[in-house]
Amino acid sequence: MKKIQSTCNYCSLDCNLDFYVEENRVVRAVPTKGYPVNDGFCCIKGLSLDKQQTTVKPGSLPKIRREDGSFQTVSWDEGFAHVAGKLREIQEKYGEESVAGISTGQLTLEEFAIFGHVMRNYLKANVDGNTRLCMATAVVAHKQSYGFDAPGFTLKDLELSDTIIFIGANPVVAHPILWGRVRQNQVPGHKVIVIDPRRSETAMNADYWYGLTWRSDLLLLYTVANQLIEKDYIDHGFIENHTEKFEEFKEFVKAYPLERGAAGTGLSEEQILELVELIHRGKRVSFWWTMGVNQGYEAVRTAQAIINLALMTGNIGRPGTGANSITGQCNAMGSRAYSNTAVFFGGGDFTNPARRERIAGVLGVDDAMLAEKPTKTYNQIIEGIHAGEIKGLWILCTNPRHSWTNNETFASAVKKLELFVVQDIYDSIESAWECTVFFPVVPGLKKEGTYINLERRLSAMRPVLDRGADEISDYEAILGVGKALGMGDALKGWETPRDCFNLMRECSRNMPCDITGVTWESLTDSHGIQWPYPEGREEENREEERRLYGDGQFFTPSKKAQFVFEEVRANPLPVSGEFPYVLNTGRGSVGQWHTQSRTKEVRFVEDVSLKRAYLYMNTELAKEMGIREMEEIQVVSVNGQNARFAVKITDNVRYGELYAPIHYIECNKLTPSLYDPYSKEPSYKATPVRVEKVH
Ligand SMILES: Nc1nc2c(c(=O)[nH]1)N[C@H]1C(S)=C(S)[C@@H](COP(=O)(O)OP(=O)(O)OC[C@H]3O[C@@H](n4cnc5c(=O)[nH]c(N)nc54)[C@H](O)[C@@H]3O)O[C@H]1N2
Ligand SMILES: Nc1nc2c(c(=O)[nH]1)N[C@H]1C(S)=C(S)[C@@H](COP(=O)(O)OP(=O)(O)OC[C@H]3O[C@@H](n4cnc5c(=O)[nH]c(N)nc54)[C@H](O)[C@@H]3O)O[C@H]1N2
Ligand code: SF4
Ligand SMILES: [Mo]
Repeated sequence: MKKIQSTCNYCSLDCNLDFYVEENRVVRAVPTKGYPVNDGFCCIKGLSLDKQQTTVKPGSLPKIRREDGSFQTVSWDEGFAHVAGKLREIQEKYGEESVAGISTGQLTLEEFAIFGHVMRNYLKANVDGNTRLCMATAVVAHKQSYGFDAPGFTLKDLELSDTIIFIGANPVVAHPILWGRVRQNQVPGHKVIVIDPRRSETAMNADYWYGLTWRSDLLLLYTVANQLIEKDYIDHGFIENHTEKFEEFKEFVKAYPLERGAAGTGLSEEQILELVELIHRGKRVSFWWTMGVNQGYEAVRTAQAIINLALMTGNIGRPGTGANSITGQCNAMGSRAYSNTAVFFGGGDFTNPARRERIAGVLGVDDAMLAEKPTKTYNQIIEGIHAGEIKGLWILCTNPRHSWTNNETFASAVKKLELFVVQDIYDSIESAWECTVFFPVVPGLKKEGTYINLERRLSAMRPVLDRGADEISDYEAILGVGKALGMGDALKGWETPRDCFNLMRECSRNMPCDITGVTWESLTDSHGIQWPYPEGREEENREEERRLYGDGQFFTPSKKAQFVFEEVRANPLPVSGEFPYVLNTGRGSVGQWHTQSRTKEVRFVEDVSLKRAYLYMNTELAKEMGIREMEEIQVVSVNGQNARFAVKITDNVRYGELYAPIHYIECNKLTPSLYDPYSKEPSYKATPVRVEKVH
């Protein structure tokens, strides 16, 4: 029996597991003991990875749609030639930017990089990722406040903090291993605080729950900031030495007195003051946020309002502190730095001459071959297809027909495409319904590459199972198209994921995310390595859990963090007489993953969750409307669509609010085309709706 250590490629923890293999079958998957993230534990999704051994039927080949709508199976070489030919043809007819890609936060760092090289550099196409639906807000917030997209914390901080504040985050369901770290916190009298309109599973397990009115976080955070300043609960030394624009911020938050905060958040003045005291009394206060913050119409400013609180109280860079953005997908962090979409490989601007020269040198190509600007955003790509400007789309490892906001707009868009390539481990996903080409690729158990987790830890995915004939990986599929496009020498040095990793290491040199001290070999069977890890400085970075900003130095030109703030805006989509309720959306249970293509195979999930779409409704509201448990209702959305759901009655959502798990396609039929102006992340969590009985 062989034992192979690899990485779980669901959530951002990147737990490691030991896979025991006999005759090319996984017989046992055991969470790796001693691995700093999950040390012998993991959740049901990781334990069920062995179900994904045969997703692609052995010998699966690409499929191309014929005129009559049926599919023809072709060889891989024919598949590559077809896609390359079509991409070229469309670009010649409609211009370079008439082809686009939508990528993901769930592939390997090397797969992002080569997709970015082929699509963004060579073809000059736009490629955005599903990370736009997830982390874009935190990315923009970090860049503006810290000067680089660098979350500074380490998971150990959850064990060292005396005041742990979760804002719009539900780790009990979404990040169970992270929640496990909270449970290991031994600091006497430590407090767990949850800010969430819903009494989430995490709120139920917390010491304090602040059930504010949906979308009122920014108002609450400015009110809290004003109180902290008025009471002089701030760290003058830190503010003076390590931040900029505090005086302006101080003036600005004077417009947020206690009464205004209480009126707009639905919390009492006492509750707000209690929260202020909790922050003040904490010696090591840590703030943690996720999608309840990132997915809103003023999300970036909300994330920065959290950062501002940490800065002004000096709760950053020290053990157990920080304004900490929790990442979602297993390699969102790899995508953020190496997909060549928002920034160059390893970070930096597409227009910075020094960066251009450096990247061109490492890749051995002409400067003119590199992408010239950040990509168009996800919504612009979908809008571009509708407008007839984009005619070719290649998506991989994401299922937007289900997950994109207002998802009928995706369905109608793709009908207009001349080329629609879907690359996935299942051909049954909703996004493949309309594809013109399907590329079947192998799942994580059969490939190799690098993942970066939420605390900047690189870890190795190593092949657990051998592949059959014709089974290829995402990396090889992208490389195949690149070769068929005639990239020639521009693909020199990109032959294998390992080669690509070496290129990316070089690209990262002297950047904040420098990984030049990490080698492919040193990641295999390792404890993972957090960036930065520059070559020659391995000794000083030896510690297994490291955080950033301990020296009070940030990545801005002045090395000081910035207070960034802006007036609270009126909700562009308020409830009304016609749409009196708010539909909140999010994760349903630990065993369910997004669009459920993978977790539907998990026995446990089948047993405990419903097969049909459902939502949670408050007991009072259900009573008032005469709705019984599991009755089917119709929900009509402000976006003009409607969908049916079974009702689960609960007191954990409040009167006037509904909560729908995202794991059913009906959920995003109802969400609006509304985005944060800076990050262009969809506002998924607060859609005005009305409820109708179905007779
Ligand atoms: N089991 C499981 N785990 C997952 C995933 C999965 O699909 N399944 N997905 C992974 C991914 S990619 C991500 S991004 C993470 C997401 O992780 P989380 O963000 O923790 O999960 P969500 O359920 O999307 O939303 C968190 C909370 O935001 C709250 N919220 C809604 N509106 C507001 C508001 O106005 N203010 C505040 N303060 N809170 C609000 C919701 O009520 C919800 O409890 O989970 C990751 N982990
Ligand atoms: N209403 C609402 N909508 C949301 C959210 C919300 O909170 N509310 N959250 C948003 C967030 S945070 C996210 S991250 C998105 C997620 O949305 P998606 O990315 O669309 O969801 P997934 O189901 O994770 O899709 C991943 C796809 O990759 C495939 N896959 C798995 N492994 C591989 C592989 O190795 N190679 C390839 N090529 N394919 C593979 C799977 O079969 C699946 O089809 O949803 C967003 N949508
Ligand atoms: S916590 Fe996340 S990384 Fe760990 S096993 Fe579960 S899904 Fe995988
Ligand atoms: Mo996500």
